[in-house]
Amino acid sequence: MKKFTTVADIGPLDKAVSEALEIKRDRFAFTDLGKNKTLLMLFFNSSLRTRLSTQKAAMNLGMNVMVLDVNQGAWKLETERGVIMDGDKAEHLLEAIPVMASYCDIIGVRSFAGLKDRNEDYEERVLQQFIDLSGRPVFSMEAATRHPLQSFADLITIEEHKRTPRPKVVMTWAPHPRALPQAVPNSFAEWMNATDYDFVIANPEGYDLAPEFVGRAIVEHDQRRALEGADFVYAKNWSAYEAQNYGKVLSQDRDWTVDAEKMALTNDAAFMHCLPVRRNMIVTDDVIESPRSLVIPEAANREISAQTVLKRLLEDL
Ligand code: AN0
Ligand code: CP
Repeated sequence: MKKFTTVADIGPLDKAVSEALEIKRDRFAFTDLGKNKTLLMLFFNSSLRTRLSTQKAAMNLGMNVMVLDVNQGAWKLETERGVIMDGDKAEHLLEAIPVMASYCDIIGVRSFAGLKDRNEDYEERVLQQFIDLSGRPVFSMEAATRHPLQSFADLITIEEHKRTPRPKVVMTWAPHPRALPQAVPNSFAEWMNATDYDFVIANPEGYDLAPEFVGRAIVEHDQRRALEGADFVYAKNWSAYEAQNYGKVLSQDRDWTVDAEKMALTNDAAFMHCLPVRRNMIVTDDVIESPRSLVIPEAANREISAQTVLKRLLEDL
């Protein structure tokens, strides 16, 4: 594997999941693979899980790891070519990328959507510059439109916990006070659409995702109807994708919060969320604390998805 930014990069999902589960059984089976190889993890945005799980995954493979928080320890980076750099940004990505690449073998990048210009976000301009200019394998640690390490961990978690071969998976929008990107729901949809699961997306009017991510999913604007018979409930907030309202918060309607009454409509569904989660906005305390909540094992699987991806990138160096 030369890069990891979308579901397509990982190839057949059954193979990827069985490789991940093999790694999970013995995560120290490949400690020589990363010897004398250096991973650079670059964060333009905050992170708890991605930062720790990816670093741990790299250490399990014997790699050296460098982590840079671009907006804290480093010079602020300009990302647009042609800008007269008379503002607060001291360095341009066009120099920074090849310089950083000269110190490492593999690069992970976290760069969220700006949520102002939809075309700019959906062209993945920042991530693409790393792919084009670094000469190194690049993987996404959540970019403008996708979060594939999260979706891979979500898929592993569903495969471990499913009670039927083709579960009904419902991804539901839930309220949140601030505008969030569509990366997590887009990516989850992309990965679910690559399985044979029954996949439903529930969201209020005005919150439909981009058609290329919705794919074969059934879109429901009635959350309760969507949840009937669900085996997995995947909650997530996102801001509006539609052109006139792109990046806006149109609703904070707590009637969309996942609570025990909603979970009672399901087939004793497991509850999932990528975290961080705002309690009693996205999900009530009792649901996230219930025995059917998978949020902790789901987050733990981030180490496994990252290790599977890093192993494949190392094997192809
Ligand atoms: C981010 C998001 O929704 O994309 C990261 C989630 C993994 N969440 C927040 O910024 C709260
Ligand atoms: N789920 C996830 O990616 O969490 P962080 O933003 O904390 O990395």
